[in-house]
Amino acid sequence: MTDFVVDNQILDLEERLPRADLEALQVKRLRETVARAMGVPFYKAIFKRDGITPDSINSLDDLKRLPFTTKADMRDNYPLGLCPVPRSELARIHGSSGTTGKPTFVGYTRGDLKMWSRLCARFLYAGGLRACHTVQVSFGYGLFTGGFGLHYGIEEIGAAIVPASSGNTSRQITLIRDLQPDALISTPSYALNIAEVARSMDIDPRTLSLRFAHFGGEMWTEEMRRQIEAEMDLFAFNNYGLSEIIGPGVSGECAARAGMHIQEDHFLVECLNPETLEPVQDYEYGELVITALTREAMPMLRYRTRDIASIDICPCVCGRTTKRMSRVVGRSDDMLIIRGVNVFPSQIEEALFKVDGTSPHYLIEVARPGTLDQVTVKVEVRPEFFSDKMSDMQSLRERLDRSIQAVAGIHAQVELVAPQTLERSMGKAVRVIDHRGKLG
Ligand code: DLL
Repeated sequence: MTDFVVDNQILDLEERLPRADLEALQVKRLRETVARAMGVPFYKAIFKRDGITPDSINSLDDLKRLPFTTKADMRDNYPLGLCPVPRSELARIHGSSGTTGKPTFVGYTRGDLKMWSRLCARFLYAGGLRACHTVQVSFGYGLFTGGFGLHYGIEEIGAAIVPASSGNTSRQITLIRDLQPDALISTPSYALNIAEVARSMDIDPRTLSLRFAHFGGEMWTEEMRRQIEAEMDLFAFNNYGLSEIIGPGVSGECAARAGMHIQEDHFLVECLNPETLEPVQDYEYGELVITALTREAMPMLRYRTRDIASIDICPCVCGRTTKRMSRVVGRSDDMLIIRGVNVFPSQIEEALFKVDGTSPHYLIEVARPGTLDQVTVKVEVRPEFFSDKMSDMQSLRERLDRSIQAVAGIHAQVELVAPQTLERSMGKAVRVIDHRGKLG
């Protein structure tokens, strides 16, 4: 295993404030956010209707009085209607990919960019990045927040950057081989792709210079982490964020890797029951609803992320006092309801990893041929398990089906496909294709 060791040094005082001080700061910043949001016609109209003024925000309990913001609200205010500052004050515009409809845009002032770099620096630092390191950034540089967000975070720490961007995977490997970066930054699925292409070039990814990695931008499981760590001999950290709020930098893991520290001095994160919109108990899963406390060009109030996770309020061994969020187990809009059972793609991923013989490349397809939903899980067989014998393949299929039933509680049609046949991701992997609601 890699010799990478992480200490518990902390970059900023705000990461280890006593709770009372942190909450006082949050209330002050919430009030300022409401004041900034007065400059957004969408919020202003709601504030007028509900009698909300900055002065009426006196405790964190007042958060409940503020309106939710949804993706639909962003679309209704396309392209930058939620931005209260004049165009002349904007320093950058990023956007979401728009895979589920019209894209959305997010503005940043100079101050926002500075703050964002610092937040990325904080979680990278918590996960071991120091000025002496070289980092390869294999996130796309463009409208997507991953590339530029992490880039400036690394720069803030002072480490050297190889801005490889995403794609051209064999070139990524040449860069790693020749420039010897210590760390990789990408989505977890792209890291697997890099490892696979390296092997096809007769390079054992475990022998490459990479010792640690910061992965984010998509759902992945603990099983996936173990797989990538074994395939690449590195230490992998998880970080979370979304463009509507800022991009990467909302939360990230420290050396303990026991949940992602929420950067609570900049974001108020609620965990709510997505149906009743009431808070769930600590440690219970719910939808994350995030308020950005310091964003100048986008004072987002109670953004419904659709991401399902839980929140751990226990102090962490690293000394940071911030709450930690669990992995995102799925998105409420990705949740499959199969004959009354709620299933997240992450449960299927977990189930597949429990059975030896398949590779970590899979695709879930959902259809409704009659009145009932049907799930087909296509998964690649590992070359050494691929067999012409029907009985071998049948028995592997049955083991996978049993594992899915045990973990996810549903019966899925398992389709074993030949190695290298499913599409590889260059960024965020597509894990689910939903054919329901489509004609033909
Ligand atoms: O993916 C921001 C980001 C870039 C985060 C790089 C981390 C690293 P969007 O493209 O707007 O922004 O997508 C945000 O991706 O709502 C989650 O559903 C998902 N997501 C992001 N990070 C994680 C993670 C960026 N660590 C959406 N685990 C979010 C699970 C994640 N899902």
